[in-house]
Amino acid sequence: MSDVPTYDAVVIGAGFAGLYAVHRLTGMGFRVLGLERGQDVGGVWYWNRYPGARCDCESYYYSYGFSEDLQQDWDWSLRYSEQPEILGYLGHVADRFDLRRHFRFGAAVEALTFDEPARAWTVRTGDGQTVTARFVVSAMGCLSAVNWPDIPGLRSFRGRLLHTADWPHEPVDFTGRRVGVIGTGASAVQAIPRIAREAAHLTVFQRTANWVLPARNHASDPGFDSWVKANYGEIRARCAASPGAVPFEAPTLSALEVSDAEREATYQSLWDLGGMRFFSAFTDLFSSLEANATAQAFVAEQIRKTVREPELARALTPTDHPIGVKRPPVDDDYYETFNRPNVTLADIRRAPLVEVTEGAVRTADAEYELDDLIVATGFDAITGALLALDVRGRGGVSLKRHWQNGPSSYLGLGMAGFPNLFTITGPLSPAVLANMPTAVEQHVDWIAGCLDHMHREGIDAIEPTEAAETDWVSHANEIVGHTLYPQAESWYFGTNIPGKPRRFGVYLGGFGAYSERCEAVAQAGYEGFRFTSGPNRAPR
Ligand code: N01
Repeated sequence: MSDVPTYDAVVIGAGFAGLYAVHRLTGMGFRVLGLERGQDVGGVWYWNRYPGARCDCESYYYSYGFSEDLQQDWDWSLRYSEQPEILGYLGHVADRFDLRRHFRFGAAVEALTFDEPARAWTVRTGDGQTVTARFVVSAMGCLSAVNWPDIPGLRSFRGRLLHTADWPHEPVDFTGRRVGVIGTGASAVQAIPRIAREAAHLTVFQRTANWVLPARNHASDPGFDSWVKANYGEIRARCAASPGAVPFEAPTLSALEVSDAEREATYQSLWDLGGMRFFSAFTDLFSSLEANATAQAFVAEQIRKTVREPELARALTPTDHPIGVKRPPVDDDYYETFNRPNVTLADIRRAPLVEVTEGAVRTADAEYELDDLIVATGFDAITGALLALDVRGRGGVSLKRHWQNGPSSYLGLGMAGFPNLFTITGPLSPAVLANMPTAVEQHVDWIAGCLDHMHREGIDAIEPTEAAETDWVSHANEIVGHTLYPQAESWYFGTNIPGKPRRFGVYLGGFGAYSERCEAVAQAGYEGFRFTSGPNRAPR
Protein backbone atom coordinates (compact mmCIF):
# COMPACT_ATOMS: atom_id res chain seq x y z
CA MET A 1 0.00 0.00 0.00
CA SER A 2 1.28 3.46 -0.93
CA ASP A 3 2.24 5.80 1.90
CA VAL A 4 1.23 8.86 -0.13
CA PRO A 5 -1.51 10.63 1.88
CA THR A 6 -4.87 10.46 0.17
CA TYR A 7 -7.74 12.91 0.45
CA ASP A 8 -11.13 13.34 -1.09
CA ALA A 9 -10.23 16.88 -2.06
CA VAL A 10 -7.28 19.23 -2.09
CA VAL A 11 -8.15 22.91 -1.91
CA ILE A 12 -5.40 25.28 -3.04
CA GLY A 13 -5.43 28.67 -1.33
CA ALA A 14 -6.60 30.03 2.02
CA GLY A 15 -8.26 33.27 0.97
CA PHE A 16 -12.00 33.94 0.86
CA ALA A 17 -12.51 31.07 -1.60
CA GLY A 18 -10.26 28.45 -0.01
CA LEU A 19 -11.53 29.02 3.51
CA TYR A 20 -15.15 28.67 2.52
CA ALA A 21 -14.42 25.67 0.28
CA VAL A 22 -12.68 23.87 3.14
CA HIS A 23 -15.48 24.75 5.54
CA ARG A 24 -18.17 23.56 3.15
CA LEU A 25 -16.49 20.34 2.04
CA THR A 26 -15.37 19.23 5.49
CA GLY A 27 -18.91 19.97 6.67
CA MET A 28 -20.10 17.40 4.12
CA GLY A 29 -17.77 14.81 5.60
CA PHE A 30 -15.05 14.99 2.94
CA ARG A 31 -11.42 14.48 3.91
CA VAL A 32 -9.92 17.75 2.74
CA LEU A 33 -6.39 19.12 2.68
CA GLY A 34 -5.89 22.84 2.19
CA LEU A 35 -2.55 23.91 0.74
CA GLU A 36 -1.44 27.52 1.08
CA ARG A 37 1.88 29.06 0.02
CA GLY A 38 1.60 31.80 2.68
CA GLN A 39 2.25 31.17 6.35
CA ASP A 40 -1.35 31.86 7.31
CA VAL A 41 -4.82 32.43 5.94
CA GLY A 42 -5.81 35.57 4.03
CA GLY A 43 -4.98 35.03 0.35
CA VAL A 44 -4.73 38.35 -1.44
CA TRP A 45 -5.15 40.11 1.93
CA TYR A 46 -2.15 38.22 3.30
CA TRP A 47 0.19 39.47 0.56
CA ASN A 48 -1.10 42.93 -0.38
CA ARG A 49 -0.05 44.92 2.68
CA TYR A 50 0.99 48.16 1.03
CA PRO A 51 -0.05 51.43 2.71
CA GLY A 52 -3.67 52.23 1.94
CA ALA A 53 -4.54 48.67 0.81
CA ARG A 54 -8.27 48.47 1.12
CA CYS A 55 -11.32 46.95 -0.46
CA ASP A 56 -13.15 48.94 -3.09
CA CYS A 57 -16.41 47.20 -2.18
CA GLU A 58 -18.19 48.20 1.02
CA SER A 59 -17.57 45.90 3.95
CA TYR A 60 -21.15 44.93 4.72
CA TYR A 61 -21.46 43.05 1.45
CA TYR A 62 -17.74 42.30 0.89
CA SER A 63 -18.08 39.59 3.54
CA TYR A 64 -19.37 36.06 3.90
CA GLY A 65 -23.11 35.46 4.01
CA PHE A 66 -23.00 31.73 4.73
CA SER A 67 -23.27 32.08 8.50
CA GLU A 68 -26.01 34.18 10.08
CA ASP A 69 -24.16 34.18 13.42
CA LEU A 70 -20.96 35.37 11.77
CA GLN A 71 -22.61 38.26 9.97
CA GLN A 72 -24.51 39.28 13.09
CA ASP A 73 -21.46 39.13 15.35
CA TRP A 74 -18.85 40.83 13.19
CA ASP A 75 -18.56 44.64 13.19
CA TRP A 76 -16.65 46.60 10.58
CA SER A 77 -15.00 49.85 11.62
CA LEU A 78 -15.03 51.54 8.21
CA ARG A 79 -17.32 51.79 5.21
CA TYR A 80 -14.49 50.31 3.11
CA SER A 81 -12.30 48.12 5.29
CA GLU A 82 -8.54 48.31 5.14
CA GLN A 83 -6.28 45.31 4.65
CA PRO A 84 -5.45 44.66 8.34
CA GLU A 85 -9.12 44.50 9.26
CA ILE A 86 -10.05 42.19 6.36
CA LEU A 87 -7.10 39.95 7.22
CA GLY A 88 -8.33 39.98 10.84
CA TYR A 89 -11.80 39.00 9.65
CA LEU A 90 -10.46 36.04 7.67
CA GLY A 91 -8.37 35.00 10.68
CA HIS A 92 -11.50 35.19 12.80
CA VAL A 93 -13.40 33.03 10.29
CA ALA A 94 -10.57 30.49 10.33
CA ASP A 95 -10.67 30.36 14.16
CA ARG A 96 -14.42 30.42 14.47
CA PHE A 97 -14.90 27.48 12.09
CA ASP A 98 -11.67 25.77 13.14
CA LEU A 99 -10.30 25.75 9.60
CA ARG A 100 -6.53 26.13 10.09
CA ARG A 101 -6.18 22.50 11.16
CA HIS A 102 -7.13 21.42 7.63
CA PHE A 103 -4.39 23.52 6.02
CA ARG A 104 -0.70 23.07 5.45
CA PHE A 105 0.88 26.54 5.28
CA GLY A 106 4.09 27.41 3.46
CA ALA A 107 3.10 24.73 0.97
CA ALA A 108 3.25 26.11 -2.57
CA VAL A 109 1.70 23.71 -5.05
CA GLU A 110 4.03 23.10 -8.00
CA ALA A 111 2.37 20.35 -10.01
CA LEU A 112 -1.01 18.70 -10.49
CA THR A 113 -1.06 15.47 -12.47
CA PHE A 114 -4.19 13.54 -13.31
CA ASP A 115 -3.84 9.80 -12.90
CA GLU A 116 -6.32 8.41 -15.41
CA PRO A 117 -6.66 4.83 -14.14
CA ALA A 118 -7.08 6.04 -10.56
CA ARG A 119 -9.23 9.02 -11.60
CA ALA A 120 -7.41 11.10 -9.02
CA TRP A 121 -4.93 13.95 -8.91
CA THR A 122 -1.39 13.79 -7.66
CA VAL A 123 -0.48 17.08 -6.04
CA ARG A 124 3.18 18.03 -5.51
CA THR A 125 4.26 20.93 -3.35
CA GLY A 126 7.51 22.88 -3.32
CA ASP A 127 8.55 21.26 -0.04
CA GLY A 128 8.84 17.97 -1.94
CA GLN A 129 5.67 16.41 -0.54
CA THR A 130 3.08 14.60 -2.60
CA VAL A 131 -0.54 13.81 -1.86
CA THR A 132 -3.35 12.37 -3.95
CA ALA A 133 -6.95 13.45 -4.05
CA ARG A 134 -10.03 12.61 -6.09
CA PHE A 135 -10.80 16.32 -6.52
CA VAL A 136 -8.72 19.48 -6.71
CA VAL A 137 -10.37 22.82 -6.06
CA SER A 138 -8.30 25.78 -7.19
CA ALA A 139 -9.01 28.71 -4.89
CA MET A 140 -5.90 30.61 -5.90
CA GLY A 141 -7.66 33.84 -6.79
CA CYS A 142 -7.85 35.86 -9.98
CA LEU A 143 -5.32 38.46 -8.91
CA SER A 144 -2.59 36.59 -7.09
CA ALA A 145 0.22 35.82 -9.55
CA VAL A 146 2.52 38.82 -9.14
CA ASN A 147 3.59 40.63 -12.29
CA TRP A 148 7.17 41.85 -12.04
CA PRO A 149 7.74 43.98 -15.14
CA ASP A 150 10.63 43.42 -17.46
CA ILE A 151 12.21 46.85 -17.01
CA PRO A 152 15.91 47.08 -17.90
CA GLY A 153 18.10 47.29 -14.82
CA LEU A 154 15.24 46.81 -12.32
CA ARG A 155 17.12 44.23 -10.29
CA SER A 156 20.22 46.40 -10.14
CA PHE A 157 18.40 48.94 -7.94
CA ARG A 158 20.27 49.19 -4.64
CA GLY A 159 17.55 50.90 -2.58
CA ARG A 160 14.45 49.15 -1.30
CA LEU A 161 12.65 47.49 -4.22
CA LEU A 162 9.06 46.61 -3.28
CA HIS A 163 6.04 45.19 -5.08
CA THR A 164 2.57 46.17 -3.87
CA ALA A 165 1.36 42.58 -4.24
CA ASP A 166 4.22 41.05 -2.24
CA TRP A 167 4.68 43.63 0.48
CA PRO A 168 6.90 43.08 3.56
CA HIS A 169 5.12 42.02 6.73
CA GLU A 170 7.01 44.60 8.80
CA PRO A 171 5.95 48.25 8.59
CA VAL A 172 7.85 50.16 5.88
CA ASP A 173 8.75 53.69 6.94
CA PHE A 174 9.09 56.23 4.12
CA THR A 175 9.89 59.19 6.35
CA GLY A 176 12.52 61.40 4.74
CA ARG A 177 12.91 59.10 1.73
CA ARG A 178 12.78 59.72 -2.02
CA VAL A 179 10.24 57.24 -3.27
CA GLY A 180 9.18 56.21 -6.78
CA VAL A 181 5.99 54.34 -7.71
CA ILE A 182 5.71 52.66 -11.11
CA GLY A 183 2.08 52.25 -12.14
CA THR A 184 -1.23 53.98 -11.60
CA GLY A 185 -3.65 51.05 -11.24
CA ALA A 186 -5.90 50.40 -8.23
CA SER A 187 -3.00 49.38 -5.95
CA ALA A 188 -0.85 52.42 -6.76
CA VAL A 189 -3.81 54.77 -6.45
CA GLN A 190 -4.50 53.50 -2.95
CA ALA A 191 -0.84 53.67 -1.91
CA ILE A 192 0.20 57.01 -3.46
CA PRO A 193 -1.70 59.40 -1.14
CA ARG A 194 -0.47 57.55 1.97
CA ILE A 195 3.15 57.42 0.87
CA ALA A 196 3.09 61.07 -0.22
CA ARG A 197 2.16 62.09 3.34
CA GLU A 198 5.26 60.36 4.70
CA ALA A 199 7.97 60.59 2.06
CA ALA A 200 10.36 63.47 1.49
CA HIS A 201 9.50 63.21 -2.18
CA LEU A 202 7.33 60.92 -4.27
CA THR A 203 7.63 60.45 -8.02
CA VAL A 204 4.76 58.67 -9.78
CA PHE A 205 5.71 57.00 -13.05
CA GLN A 206 2.51 56.98 -15.08
CA ARG A 207 2.27 55.10 -18.37
CA THR A 208 -1.51 55.34 -18.70
CA ALA A 209 -3.68 57.83 -16.85
CA ASN A 210 -6.59 56.17 -15.09
CA TRP A 211 -10.11 57.34 -14.31
CA VAL A 212 -10.11 57.44 -10.50
CA LEU A 213 -13.32 57.61 -8.45
CA PRO A 214 -13.53 58.92 -4.89
CA ALA A 215 -14.28 56.32 -2.22
CA ARG A 216 -15.64 58.70 0.42
CA ASN A 217 -14.53 56.29 3.09
CA HIS A 218 -15.71 56.99 6.60
CA ALA A 219 -16.18 55.38 9.98
CA SER A 220 -19.04 52.92 10.26
CA ASP A 221 -22.37 54.40 11.21
CA PRO A 222 -24.01 52.41 14.04
CA GLY A 223 -27.50 53.22 12.74
CA PHE A 224 -26.69 51.95 9.27
CA ASP A 225 -24.96 48.86 10.69
CA SER A 226 -28.05 47.97 12.74
CA TRP A 227 -30.20 48.36 9.65
CA VAL A 228 -27.80 46.09 7.71
CA LYS A 229 -27.89 43.40 10.39
CA ALA A 230 -31.67 43.48 10.52
CA ASN A 231 -31.89 43.20 6.74
CA TYR A 232 -29.02 40.91 5.84
CA GLY A 233 -31.31 38.31 4.27
CA GLU A 234 -32.64 40.80 1.78
CA ILE A 235 -29.20 42.37 1.17
CA ARG A 236 -27.63 39.01 0.32
CA ALA A 237 -30.58 38.10 -1.90
CA ARG A 238 -30.16 41.35 -3.80
CA CYS A 239 -26.45 40.61 -4.25
CA ALA A 240 -27.25 37.12 -5.51
CA ALA A 241 -29.62 38.45 -8.17
CA SER A 242 -27.73 41.51 -9.37
CA PRO A 243 -25.27 41.80 -12.28
CA GLY A 244 -22.36 42.78 -10.03
CA ALA A 245 -23.31 40.78 -6.91
CA VAL A 246 -23.93 44.06 -5.10
CA PRO A 247 -27.09 45.12 -3.26
CA PHE A 248 -27.95 48.15 -5.38
CA GLU A 249 -30.75 49.05 -7.76
CA ALA A 250 -29.78 48.65 -11.42
CA PRO A 251 -30.14 51.80 -13.52
CA THR A 252 -33.15 52.14 -15.79
CA LEU A 253 -32.35 55.18 -17.93
CA SER A 254 -29.93 55.82 -20.77
CA ALA A 255 -27.46 58.67 -20.28
CA LEU A 256 -28.73 60.01 -23.59
CA GLU A 257 -32.42 60.18 -22.75
CA VAL A 258 -32.21 62.64 -19.86
CA SER A 259 -31.61 66.39 -19.92
CA ASP A 260 -28.09 67.74 -19.42
CA ALA A 261 -29.07 69.06 -16.01
CA GLU A 262 -30.57 65.73 -14.92
CA ARG A 263 -27.50 63.82 -16.13
CA GLU A 264 -25.16 66.17 -14.32
CA ALA A 265 -27.19 65.91 -11.12
CA THR A 266 -27.15 62.11 -11.31
CA TYR A 267 -23.39 61.98 -11.78
CA GLN A 268 -22.84 64.55 -9.03
CA SER A 269 -24.93 62.66 -6.47
CA LEU A 270 -23.14 59.37 -7.22
CA TRP A 271 -19.75 61.12 -7.21
CA ASP A 272 -20.59 62.55 -3.79
CA LEU A 273 -21.76 59.14 -2.59
CA GLY A 274 -18.44 57.62 -3.68
CA GLY A 275 -17.25 54.31 -5.07
CA MET A 276 -18.19 52.12 -7.99
CA ARG A 277 -21.83 53.09 -7.68
CA PHE A 278 -20.92 55.86 -10.09
CA PHE A 279 -21.49 53.30 -12.84
CA SER A 280 -25.05 52.67 -11.75
CA ALA A 281 -25.92 56.12 -13.13
CA PHE A 282 -27.18 54.91 -16.50
CA THR A 283 -27.82 51.71 -18.42
CA ASP A 284 -25.52 52.35 -21.35
CA LEU A 285 -22.20 53.50 -19.90
CA PHE A 286 -20.57 50.23 -20.95
CA SER A 287 -22.27 49.88 -24.32
CA SER A 288 -22.46 53.34 -25.91
CA LEU A 289 -19.42 55.52 -26.53
CA GLU A 290 -21.65 58.57 -26.65
CA ALA A 291 -23.15 57.75 -23.24
CA ASN A 292 -19.74 56.91 -21.82
CA ALA A 293 -18.36 60.22 -23.09
CA THR A 294 -20.80 62.09 -20.83
CA ALA A 295 -19.36 60.28 -17.78
CA GLN A 296 -15.80 60.93 -19.00
CA ALA A 297 -16.58 64.63 -19.36
CA PHE A 298 -17.97 64.77 -15.83
CA VAL A 299 -14.92 63.11 -14.27
CA ALA A 300 -12.48 65.11 -16.41
CA GLU A 301 -14.12 68.24 -15.03
CA GLN A 302 -13.62 66.95 -11.45
CA ILE A 303 -9.93 66.40 -12.21
CA ARG A 304 -9.64 69.93 -13.63
CA LYS A 305 -11.34 71.36 -10.55
CA THR A 306 -9.09 69.40 -8.17
CA VAL A 307 -5.61 69.58 -9.69
CA ARG A 308 -4.40 73.17 -9.53
CA GLU A 309 -1.78 73.02 -12.30
CA PRO A 310 -3.69 72.76 -15.68
CA GLU A 311 -0.89 70.90 -17.46
CA LEU A 312 -0.77 68.34 -14.65
CA ALA A 313 -4.55 67.96 -14.71
CA ARG A 314 -4.33 67.27 -18.44
CA ALA A 315 -1.63 64.63 -17.92
CA LEU A 316 -3.75 62.92 -15.25
CA THR A 317 -6.84 62.77 -17.48
CA PRO A 318 -7.16 59.61 -19.57
CA THR A 319 -7.54 60.11 -23.30
CA ASP A 320 -7.12 56.57 -24.55
CA HIS A 321 -9.98 54.58 -23.03
CA PRO A 322 -13.62 54.95 -22.04
CA ILE A 323 -14.28 55.24 -18.33
CA GLY A 324 -14.91 51.92 -16.56
CA VAL A 325 -13.58 49.49 -19.14
CA LYS A 326 -10.19 49.37 -17.51
CA ARG A 327 -10.77 48.67 -13.79
CA PRO A 328 -11.19 52.15 -12.29
CA PRO A 329 -9.31 52.69 -9.06
CA VAL A 330 -11.21 54.07 -6.09
CA ASP A 331 -9.58 56.34 -3.56
CA ASP A 332 -9.78 59.53 -1.56
CA ASP A 333 -7.29 62.28 -2.21
CA TYR A 334 -5.59 60.75 -5.24
CA TYR A 335 -5.91 63.80 -7.47
CA GLU A 336 -5.42 66.15 -4.48
CA THR A 337 -2.09 64.44 -3.80
CA PHE A 338 -0.66 65.92 -7.00
CA ASN A 339 -1.09 69.43 -5.55
CA ARG A 340 1.48 68.60 -2.90
CA PRO A 341 4.91 70.18 -3.36
CA ASN A 342 6.62 66.84 -2.64
CA VAL A 343 4.88 64.92 -5.47
CA THR A 344 6.00 64.75 -9.11
CA LEU A 345 4.23 63.06 -12.00
CA ALA A 346 6.62 61.51 -14.51
CA ASP A 347 4.61 60.94 -17.67
CA ILE A 348 6.37 57.89 -19.10
CA ARG A 349 4.00 57.77 -22.06
CA ARG A 350 5.44 61.10 -23.21
CA ALA A 351 9.05 60.42 -22.08
CA PRO A 352 9.38 56.63 -21.75
CA LEU A 353 11.12 54.86 -18.92
CA VAL A 354 14.51 53.81 -20.24
CA GLU A 355 16.10 51.94 -17.34
CA VAL A 356 16.50 51.56 -13.62
CA THR A 357 19.99 52.10 -12.32
CA GLU A 358 21.52 51.47 -8.90
CA GLY A 359 19.99 54.63 -7.48
CA ALA A 360 17.57 56.08 -10.00
CA VAL A 361 14.92 55.68 -12.63
CA ARG A 362 15.98 57.11 -15.96
CA THR A 363 13.40 58.26 -18.48
CA ALA A 364 13.88 59.69 -21.96
CA ASP A 365 14.12 63.19 -20.54
CA ALA A 366 15.18 62.97 -16.88
CA GLU A 367 16.83 60.99 -14.12
CA TYR A 368 14.95 60.56 -10.83
CA GLU A 369 17.19 59.65 -7.89
CA LEU A 370 15.38 57.38 -5.44
CA ASP A 371 15.86 55.61 -2.13
CA ASP A 372 12.85 53.32 -2.59
CA LEU A 373 11.22 52.01 -5.75
CA ILE A 374 7.71 50.57 -5.55
CA VAL A 375 6.52 48.47 -8.41
CA ALA A 376 2.71 48.56 -8.61
CA THR A 377 2.39 46.66 -11.86
CA GLY A 378 -0.31 44.24 -10.83
CA PHE A 379 -0.85 40.63 -11.70
CA ASP A 380 -0.84 37.96 -14.34
CA ALA A 381 -4.58 37.91 -13.83
CA ILE A 382 -7.21 35.19 -14.00
CA THR A 383 -5.10 32.39 -15.47
CA GLY A 384 -1.68 33.32 -14.08
CA ALA A 385 -1.85 31.43 -10.78
CA LEU A 386 -2.80 28.10 -12.37
CA LEU A 387 -0.45 28.57 -15.32
CA ALA A 388 2.43 28.95 -12.89
CA LEU A 389 1.88 25.29 -11.92
CA ASP A 390 2.60 22.28 -14.09
CA VAL A 391 -0.97 21.06 -14.57
CA ARG A 392 -1.39 17.87 -16.60
CA GLY A 393 -4.82 16.51 -17.40
CA ARG A 394 -5.93 13.46 -19.37
CA GLY A 395 -3.28 12.16 -21.75
CA GLY A 396 -0.66 14.30 -20.02
CA VAL A 397 -1.97 17.38 -21.84
CA SER A 398 -0.84 20.56 -20.10
CA LEU A 399 -3.12 23.38 -19.06
CA LYS A 400 -0.64 25.73 -20.76
CA ARG A 401 -1.50 24.02 -24.03
CA HIS A 402 -5.22 24.06 -23.28
CA TRP A 403 -5.04 27.82 -22.66
CA GLN A 404 -2.56 28.61 -25.43
CA ASN A 405 -5.16 30.79 -27.19
CA GLY A 406 -6.35 32.43 -23.98
CA PRO A 407 -8.61 31.65 -21.03
CA SER A 408 -11.14 28.92 -21.69
CA SER A 409 -13.52 27.02 -19.43
CA TYR A 410 -17.12 25.93 -19.05
CA LEU A 411 -18.93 28.32 -16.69
CA GLY A 412 -15.59 29.29 -15.18
CA LEU A 413 -15.82 26.03 -13.23
CA GLY A 414 -13.76 23.51 -15.16
CA MET A 415 -11.99 22.58 -18.37
CA ALA A 416 -12.43 19.66 -20.80
CA GLY A 417 -9.62 17.16 -20.34
CA PHE A 418 -9.06 18.14 -16.70
CA PRO A 419 -11.50 15.91 -14.80
CA ASN A 420 -12.31 16.70 -11.17
CA LEU A 421 -10.40 19.99 -11.29
CA PHE A 422 -12.67 22.84 -10.24
CA THR A 423 -11.76 26.51 -10.46
CA ILE A 424 -13.41 28.89 -8.00
CA THR A 425 -14.03 32.19 -9.80
CA GLY A 426 -12.19 30.71 -12.74
CA PRO A 427 -11.69 32.17 -16.21
CA LEU A 428 -14.92 33.26 -17.91
CA SER A 429 -16.88 33.40 -14.69
CA PRO A 430 -18.22 36.82 -13.57
CA ALA A 431 -15.54 36.80 -10.84
CA VAL A 432 -13.57 40.01 -10.86
CA LEU A 433 -16.52 42.03 -12.13
CA ALA A 434 -18.69 40.76 -9.29
CA ASN A 435 -18.41 41.26 -5.56
CA MET A 436 -15.91 38.52 -4.74
CA PRO A 437 -17.24 36.89 -1.55
CA THR A 438 -20.70 36.49 -3.12
CA ALA A 439 -19.16 35.04 -6.28
CA VAL A 440 -17.00 32.70 -4.20
CA GLU A 441 -19.92 31.40 -2.16
CA GLN A 442 -21.98 30.73 -5.28
CA HIS A 443 -19.14 28.73 -6.86
CA VAL A 444 -18.31 26.76 -3.74
CA ASP A 445 -21.98 25.93 -3.14
CA TRP A 446 -22.34 24.76 -6.74
CA ILE A 447 -19.21 22.59 -6.48
CA ALA A 448 -20.40 21.18 -3.14
CA GLY A 449 -23.77 20.30 -4.69
CA CYS A 450 -22.00 18.64 -7.60
CA LEU A 451 -19.73 16.56 -5.35
CA ASP A 452 -22.70 15.53 -3.26
CA HIS A 453 -24.51 14.41 -6.41
CA MET A 454 -21.46 12.44 -7.59
CA HIS A 455 -21.07 10.82 -4.19
CA ARG A 456 -24.71 9.74 -4.07
CA GLU A 457 -24.61 8.42 -7.64
CA GLY A 458 -21.26 6.66 -7.25
CA ILE A 459 -19.63 8.79 -9.95
CA ASP A 460 -15.83 9.01 -10.00
CA ALA A 461 -15.11 11.85 -12.35
CA ILE A 462 -16.66 14.90 -13.98
CA GLU A 463 -15.43 17.23 -16.67
CA PRO A 464 -16.99 19.60 -19.18
CA THR A 465 -17.49 18.34 -22.72
CA GLU A 466 -15.36 20.09 -25.31
CA ALA A 467 -18.54 21.29 -27.04
CA ALA A 468 -19.90 22.87 -23.86
CA GLU A 469 -16.60 24.62 -23.22
CA THR A 470 -16.33 25.89 -26.80
CA ASP A 471 -19.91 27.19 -26.68
CA TRP A 472 -19.30 28.94 -23.37
CA VAL A 473 -16.18 30.66 -24.68
CA SER A 474 -18.07 31.81 -27.80
CA HIS A 475 -21.00 33.02 -25.72
CA ALA A 476 -18.73 34.93 -23.33
CA ASN A 477 -16.76 36.49 -26.20
CA GLU A 478 -19.92 37.47 -28.02
CA ILE A 479 -21.13 39.45 -25.01
CA VAL A 480 -17.79 41.25 -24.76
CA GLY A 481 -18.21 42.26 -28.40
CA HIS A 482 -21.37 44.18 -27.51
CA THR A 483 -19.56 46.29 -24.91
CA LEU A 484 -16.90 48.98 -24.83
CA TYR A 485 -14.41 46.73 -23.01
CA PRO A 486 -12.42 45.95 -26.18
CA GLN A 487 -11.60 49.65 -26.40
CA ALA A 488 -9.02 49.40 -23.62
CA GLU A 489 -5.94 47.28 -23.14
CA SER A 490 -6.08 45.84 -19.65
CA TRP A 491 -5.46 42.80 -17.52
CA TYR A 492 -9.07 41.79 -18.33
CA PHE A 493 -7.68 40.93 -21.79
CA GLY A 494 -4.31 39.70 -20.50
CA THR A 495 -2.50 42.34 -22.51
CA ASN A 496 -0.57 43.58 -19.47
CA ILE A 497 1.54 40.42 -19.75
CA PRO A 498 3.89 40.32 -22.75
CA GLY A 499 3.08 37.37 -25.03
CA LYS A 500 -0.22 36.50 -23.37
CA PRO A 501 -2.98 35.90 -25.93
CA ARG A 502 -5.53 38.70 -26.04
CA ARG A 503 -8.83 37.25 -24.82
CA PHE A 504 -11.26 38.68 -22.31
CA GLY A 505 -11.13 36.56 -19.16
CA VAL A 506 -14.40 37.52 -17.49
CA TYR A 507 -18.02 36.57 -18.15
CA LEU A 508 -19.98 39.78 -18.71
CA GLY A 509 -23.49 38.32 -18.76
CA GLY A 510 -24.08 39.44 -15.16
CA PHE A 511 -23.74 37.54 -11.91
CA GLY A 512 -27.46 36.95 -11.29
CA ALA A 513 -28.12 35.55 -14.77
CA TYR A 514 -24.92 33.50 -14.55
CA SER A 515 -25.94 31.95 -11.21
CA GLU A 516 -29.31 31.00 -12.67
CA ARG A 517 -27.54 29.35 -15.57
CA CYS A 518 -25.30 27.34 -13.21
CA GLU A 519 -28.35 26.25 -11.26
CA ALA A 520 -30.19 25.25 -14.45
CA VAL A 521 -27.16 23.22 -15.58
CA ALA A 522 -27.20 21.32 -12.27
CA GLN A 523 -30.97 20.80 -12.42
CA ALA A 524 -30.62 19.37 -15.92
CA GLY A 525 -28.29 16.63 -14.62
CA TYR A 526 -25.13 18.73 -15.05
CA GLU A 527 -25.76 19.50 -18.68
CA GLY A 528 -22.54 20.10 -20.61
CA PHE A 529 -20.49 17.96 -18.22
CA ARG A 530 -19.74 14.29 -18.62
CA PHE A 531 -19.36 11.79 -15.83
CA THR A 532 -17.20 8.71 -15.50
CA SER A 533 -18.18 5.91 -13.13
CA GLY A 534 -16.80 2.52 -12.17
CA PRO A 535 -13.55 0.97 -13.37
CA ASN A 536 -14.59 -0.20 -16.81
CA ARG A 537 -17.48 1.93 -17.75
CA ALA A 538 -17.26 4.39 -20.62
CA PRO A 539 -18.00 8.06 -19.98
CA ARG A 540 -21.71 8.82 -20.07
O1 N01 B 1 -2.45 46.49 -11.20
P1 N01 B 1 -2.94 47.07 -12.61
P2 N01 B 1 -2.97 46.82 -9.73
N1 N01 B 1 6.19 50.07 -17.07
O2 N01 B 1 -2.59 46.03 -13.62
C1 N01 B 1 1.55 49.93 -14.98
C2 N01 B 1 -7.44 44.65 -7.97
N2 N01 B 1 -7.25 45.45 -6.79
O3 N01 B 1 -2.20 46.02 -8.78
O4 N01 B 1 -2.01 50.88 -17.71
C3 N01 B 1 5.45 51.04 -16.57
O5 N01 B 1 -4.32 47.53 -12.58
C4 N01 B 1 0.25 49.88 -15.72
O6 N01 B 1 0.28 50.79 -16.80
P3 N01 B 1 -0.62 50.53 -18.13
C5 N01 B 1 -8.25 45.44 -8.98
O7 N01 B 1 -9.16 44.60 -9.63
C6 N01 B 1 -8.29 45.48 -5.96
O8 N01 B 1 -3.05 48.29 -9.51
O9 N01 B 1 -0.47 49.07 -18.45
N3 N01 B 1 4.22 50.87 -16.05
C7 N01 B 1 -0.73 50.25 -14.62
O10 N01 B 1 -0.78 51.61 -14.39
C8 N01 B 1 -7.17 45.94 -9.89
O11 N01 B 1 -7.62 46.31 -11.16
C9 N01 B 1 -8.25 46.21 -4.85
O12 N01 B 1 -0.05 51.41 -19.14
C10 N01 B 1 3.75 49.62 -16.05
C11 N01 B 1 -0.12 49.56 -13.40
O13 N01 B 1 1.25 49.39 -13.69
C12 N01 B 1 -6.22 44.78 -9.89
O14 N01 B 1 -6.20 44.33 -8.56
C13 N01 B 1 -7.12 46.98 -4.57
C14 N01 B 1 4.47 48.53 -16.54
C15 N01 B 1 -0.71 48.20 -13.13
O15 N01 B 1 -2.05 48.35 -12.80
C16 N01 B 1 -4.83 45.11 -10.32
O16 N01 B 1 -4.46 46.34 -9.74
C17 N01 B 1 -6.05 46.94 -5.43
C18 N01 B 1 5.76 48.80 -17.09
N4 N01 B 1 6.51 47.83 -17.61
C19 N01 B 1 -6.12 46.17 -6.56
N5 N01 B 1 3.75 47.42 -16.40
C20 N01 B 1 -9.44 46.14 -3.99
O17 N01 B 1 -10.11 47.07 -3.78
C21 N01 B 1 2.60 47.80 -15.82
N6 N01 B 1 2.59 49.13 -15.61
C22 N01 B 1 -9.90 44.83 -3.49
